[in-house]
Amino acid sequence: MGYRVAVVGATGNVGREMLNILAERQFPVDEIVALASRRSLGTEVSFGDKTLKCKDLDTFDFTGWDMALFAVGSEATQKYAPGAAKAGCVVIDNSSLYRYDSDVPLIVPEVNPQAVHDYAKKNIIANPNCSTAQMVVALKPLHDRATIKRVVVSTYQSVSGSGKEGADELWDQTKSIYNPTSDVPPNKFTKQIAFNVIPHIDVFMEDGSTKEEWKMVAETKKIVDKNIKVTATCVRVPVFVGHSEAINIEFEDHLDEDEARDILREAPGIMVIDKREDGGYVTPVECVGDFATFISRIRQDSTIDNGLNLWCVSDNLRKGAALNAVQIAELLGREVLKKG
Ligand code: 2RA
Repeated sequence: MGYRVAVVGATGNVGREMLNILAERQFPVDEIVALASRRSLGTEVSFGDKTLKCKDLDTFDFTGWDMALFAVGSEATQKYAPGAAKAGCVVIDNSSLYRYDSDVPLIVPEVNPQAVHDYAKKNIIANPNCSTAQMVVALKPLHDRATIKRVVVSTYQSVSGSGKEGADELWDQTKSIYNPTSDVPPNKFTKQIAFNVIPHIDVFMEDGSTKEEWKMVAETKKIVDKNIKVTATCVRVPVFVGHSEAINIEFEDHLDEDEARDILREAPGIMVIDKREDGGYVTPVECVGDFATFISRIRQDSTIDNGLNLWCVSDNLRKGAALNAVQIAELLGREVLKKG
């Protein structure tokens, strides 16, 4: 006996990946429904070797459904998630709406699986921001061994993090630069991303940081340890899929690079590719479609006591969003609902 599962926002990048991953991981589904806005009614989406026709989210009754994986913006989540939760369907939400709500667990299953038992307060579980998810998978095993004091992270985030529009913009800009006669006027865009990098993701905050950077700080504290100091610089780069991060860590206790590498090699969700030679590290194009969080360039930071540098790459649509949400669904089923 399996679960009755809804995927909300099934026509978006993340919603489609949720369906792909539910099928790839053979999640125990008795029934699955793809939900989307009225304008996408009837749109066909894949679920393994099956094709689902999207149904209307606006009129859907979640009563009797076990879980709803939400892959829509905060506004639509605000409109539909409370009703689904009230109908007894556990909401696993990929938007940022509930991440910082003390009554809603924010979960990366490799890091804080025990938090799944806190779901019942609102019948909602929050999925972290993509740039946070891959980082905390790497931080957690090292924190358990040597207690992290401070993290300095610079991200190199792909355009798919900002949705289909972001990918289209990179594609259109690249075309317009290579083929100036193309039908896309180069000045259509706010800031050029093709052959460029943009140190600005989400909105600016009062202190000069961006909300993306604030999210990495707040979410790392909620998921791993509130005592960890985090400072982030989040940058958009001309890559279609795959977020990369240069992470500098300061520990309370000494941890040498070899021991750190051994710990990461054994840690859940991590693939270490770390050879000090040409190609001995992972780049974004190599992570696409994979479940793993890849770690490379592990090396001591000798400028501080107990310092370590590492390079972290992962598919932002998978571990950064859809995979983590499906892993939460697996955790919820295994630890709480216990069907299937
Ligand atoms: C981004 N992390 O990359 C944000 C939202 N997915 O744009």
